[in-house]
Amino acid sequence: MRTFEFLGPNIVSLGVVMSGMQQMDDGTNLGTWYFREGSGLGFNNDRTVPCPVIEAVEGQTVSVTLASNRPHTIHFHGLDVDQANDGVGPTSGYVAAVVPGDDFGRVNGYTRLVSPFTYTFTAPHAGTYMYHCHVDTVLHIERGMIGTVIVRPPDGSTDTVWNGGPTFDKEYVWHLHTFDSAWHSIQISDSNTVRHSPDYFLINGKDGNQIDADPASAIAAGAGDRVLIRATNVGYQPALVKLGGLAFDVVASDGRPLASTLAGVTEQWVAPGERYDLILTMPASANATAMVEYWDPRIANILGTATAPVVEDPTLFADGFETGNTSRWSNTVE
Ligand SMILES: [Cu+2]
Repeated sequence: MRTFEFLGPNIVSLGVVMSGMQQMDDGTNLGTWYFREGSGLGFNNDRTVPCPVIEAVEGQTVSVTLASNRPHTIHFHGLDVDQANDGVGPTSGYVAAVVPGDDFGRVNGYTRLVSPFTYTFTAPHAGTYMYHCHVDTVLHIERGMIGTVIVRPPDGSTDTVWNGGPTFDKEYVWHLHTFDSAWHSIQISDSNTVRHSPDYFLINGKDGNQIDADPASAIAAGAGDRVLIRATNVGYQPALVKLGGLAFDVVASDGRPLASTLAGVTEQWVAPGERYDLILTMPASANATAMVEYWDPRIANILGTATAPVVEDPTLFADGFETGNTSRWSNTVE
C-alpha cells in the first residue's frame, strides 16, 4: 500500500485539519495542522505530515481548491504563479470561512478570500516543487502545513523526470525537516519562535526507528533499478543527504535540469527551500543505511540525524511509486 496520497493530475481539493497528532518514535504526540484530501477519503492516519503529494502535468492548468475555517493559504513554492494565486497574504489574501479574531494568524490588513477558494496556475517545467501555508509562515510550516508538488512531463509519463530527461523505475519523495516540539502547542508565533531548536529529526514526518518501517522512506528496489529520490527541504536546517556510501547522480535542482548531471556523488546538501532530484542505480546486494544530517544553519555542527535503509530487495517495501501504474490517475492526460 502507499503511505502517501498522490493527488492529481491537475485538479485537487484540500481541507485543513488543526487537530492532528503525529506520534513520534519515543511515543510523544505532537500537535499538527495539515492539509488533507478534500473528500476525507483515503488519508493515512499514521501520518499527518507531510501532506498529500499534488501531481500536475507540464503545460496544463492546475486547480487547487482550499477549504478552511480559520485563515490559511497555499503557497506554491518554486512554481511560477501569479500574485492573485500565490497564497502570500499581502498579494493574494487568506482563505477562511469565518472572520478571524486578532489572536490568530497575523493576517490583519490582508484580504479574506471566502472559503473554499480555488488557486489556479499553469504547471511549469516538469520537476519537484513544494507547497505550504503562508499565514504566520514560520509556525504553520512547523506545525505541518507542507507538501510536495510533482510536475510530470507534458505526456504525463511517470517514468521520466522531464521530457527527454532521465528515466526511473521507482520513485520516492523525501520530505526533509525537523520538529521543535515546543512549537507544537502554540497558536501564533511569539518570542519563543525566534529560535528553532529541533528535537526530532525527520524523513517524511517520521523519526528514529519509525523510518525503517516506513515504505514511503525506506528504499528497496531490484538490482539495477533506477530509483528517483525527490529530496525537498521545507525545514529550517540545511540537510546533508548521504545514501550510506552508495554513489548516485544529481540530475535536477529546484525543478530544472542541471546543466550537467553530477554523476557518482555520495552526498548532497539540500538547503531550506531547495529541492534536488537524485537517481540511485541500485547495486546488487546493497544493504546500506542512508543518513540525513541536519546541521546548525551556520554549518557549525550537526544537530541530529535521520536514517533510512537502502536495500537491494525488490520484494521488500512494495511502496515507492512503481512506474507504469497510472491507476491513481482517474482522468486521462490529453
Ligand atoms: Cu496555515
